[in-house]
Amino acid sequence: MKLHTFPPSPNSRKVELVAHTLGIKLEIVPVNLPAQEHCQPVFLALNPKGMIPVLQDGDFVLPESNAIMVYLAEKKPSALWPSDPRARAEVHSWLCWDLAHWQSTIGIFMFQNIVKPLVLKQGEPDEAMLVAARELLRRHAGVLDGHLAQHDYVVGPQPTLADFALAPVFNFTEMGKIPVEPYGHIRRWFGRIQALPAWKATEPKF
Ligand SMILES: N[C@@H](CCC(=O)N[C@@H](CS)C(=O)NCC(=O)O)C(=O)O
Repeated sequence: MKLHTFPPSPNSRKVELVAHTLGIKLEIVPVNLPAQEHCQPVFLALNPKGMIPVLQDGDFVLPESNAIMVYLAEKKPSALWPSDPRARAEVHSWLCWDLAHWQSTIGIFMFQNIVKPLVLKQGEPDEAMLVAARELLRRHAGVLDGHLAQHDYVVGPQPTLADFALAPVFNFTEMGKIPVEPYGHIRRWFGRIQALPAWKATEPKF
């Protein structure tokens, strides 16, 4: 299986964490985002949405990191994607929250503080966008922190796809100026994720 990806991408790391944990070998096909390779016809023929990561499994092509995580987890059953319907539904619920709320909030910090000034060289961050993002973060990080006050991992007693979906952006809190310092339960949970062999094995090389 091939993973078309830009290696520092947190969305790609979600997939790599799952693949590593399950012992699934992925051939990495680099897509140079700063060089706009994802906007070229060759890549758009693969994924018209113009985004990485994209999984290619023979003639099956699948974009969207959370869908790819589930696809891999269904190929090789494990505790990452629990078989119990309620536990699985809880993981699924956090995957939805990740896409609908968490990623979209963190994405504002990542774009304004990293991609816009450093990659696209489009000037200073938009302060009004950052003010709105800080407000969203207070709400969503508060939810995650409150949940993790009661749980070592997001669902159940060990890591699941929910942890692997939510954790990769924490690598960028400093660079992206994402104000997560007040959230001690999140920080301690992230420490547990960083201690996992899969986390160490998928550390992006800048
Ligand atoms: N919802 C998508 C988001 C993917 C995404 O935002 N990918 C970024 C890199 S991390 C990208 O390809 N950006 C290029 C662009 O938006 O032009 C997923 O979870 O896979």
